[in-house]
Amino acid sequence: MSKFDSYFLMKDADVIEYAQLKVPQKEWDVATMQSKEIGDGNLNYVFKVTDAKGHSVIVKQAGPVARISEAMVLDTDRNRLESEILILQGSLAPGYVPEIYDFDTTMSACCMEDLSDHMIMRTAMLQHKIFPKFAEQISTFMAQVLMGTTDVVLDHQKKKELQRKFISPELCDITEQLVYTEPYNDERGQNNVYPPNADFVKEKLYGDQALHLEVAKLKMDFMTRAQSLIHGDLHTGSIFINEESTRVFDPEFAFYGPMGYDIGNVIANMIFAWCNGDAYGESEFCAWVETVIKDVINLTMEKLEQYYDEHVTDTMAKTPGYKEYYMASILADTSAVTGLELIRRTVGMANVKDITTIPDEKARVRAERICITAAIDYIKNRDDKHCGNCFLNTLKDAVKAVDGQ
Ligand code: SR1
Ligand code: MG
Repeated sequence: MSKFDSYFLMKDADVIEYAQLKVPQKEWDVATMQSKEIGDGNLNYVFKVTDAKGHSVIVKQAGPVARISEAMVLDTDRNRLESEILILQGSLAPGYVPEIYDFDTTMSACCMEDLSDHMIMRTAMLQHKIFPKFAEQISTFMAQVLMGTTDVVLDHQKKKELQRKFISPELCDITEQLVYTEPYNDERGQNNVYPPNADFVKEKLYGDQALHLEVAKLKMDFMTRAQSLIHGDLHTGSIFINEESTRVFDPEFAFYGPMGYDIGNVIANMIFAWCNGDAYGESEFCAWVETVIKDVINLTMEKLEQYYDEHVTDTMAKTPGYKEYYMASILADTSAVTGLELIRRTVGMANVKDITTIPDEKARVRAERICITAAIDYIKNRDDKHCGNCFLNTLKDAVKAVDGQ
């Protein structure tokens, strides 16, 4: 019998014992072990356990309610889902996710590789750091995991088993509400609208029926198109980075959905980074982000296409012209989700520090308007974004439009 035979929410002292039990291969120096809760996400508890001999591990535990709101009751089984997906992603894209040492469905906790030699990418973006290998690395990760889990490539029965295994209705519901519904109507009164932009948001988001129609189409598509095993929350807070390496974590929102959801999340969060850099006059950083926006689109599409050519198994997907049709739909989804993520992080319940920490009121108003203006174009004109430059031009046009107002 151990104290971890039934679920409870752990504190630091418990986590120290837990790490000894679950990760004995670390040969812990028990007397000097310490634990610190380092989580700053919206849902879970994340502890870093260390000892004086340089051993360390990350322990992540799912609580029964979200950290961001106790009213959000969530199945703690999401921790298993997350661990199993990281293991699967690691097999499809080796070296791009943290190693999982153990996961435990009783405590809804997992023990994983400590990536303290990396930074959380959003934190690095707020410090305007540049990572020349990022576009190459994230595009490889996305191409291998996203195309590697499609019906184009996988045996269809195996794909359906994965689809059945990796689904969390509650987490999908969060996305359906926070990304695809509330930013357009504030139906639960939980949007965070920056007061100086209240009228702008009313007119551009709450009042635009044509926009609502496009978002309705996209929402139903998100809920019904089981294309790839997507990460489901691939923002810069779900990426660890350093000069040499990019590691993706926190895939608890993963399920079978349109792959453009992940690619669009990466692009939107680079645009938030750009807006922050721009507000601080960091021109070198912004120039790098612009290159990343272009390269992530171009490289991801190239690599998806190459993966398709090399691994396609479905007979009908080999029909001339089908691949081009499929790729065009991915680009359109990517554009739409870039817009949806830009909007929901600007006016919705879960915001991003890139925007909320811009101290000057005028600069923040401008940054938010740039995001919203670009976003509407990414959504409404999603079929016209055919390359990396098109994505960048939408941002540049939004800057011009806002500065000309
Ligand atoms: C209630 S959770 C709010 C947001 O945080 C997560 O990172 C997801 O992006 C979710 O939408
Ligand atoms: Mg998260």
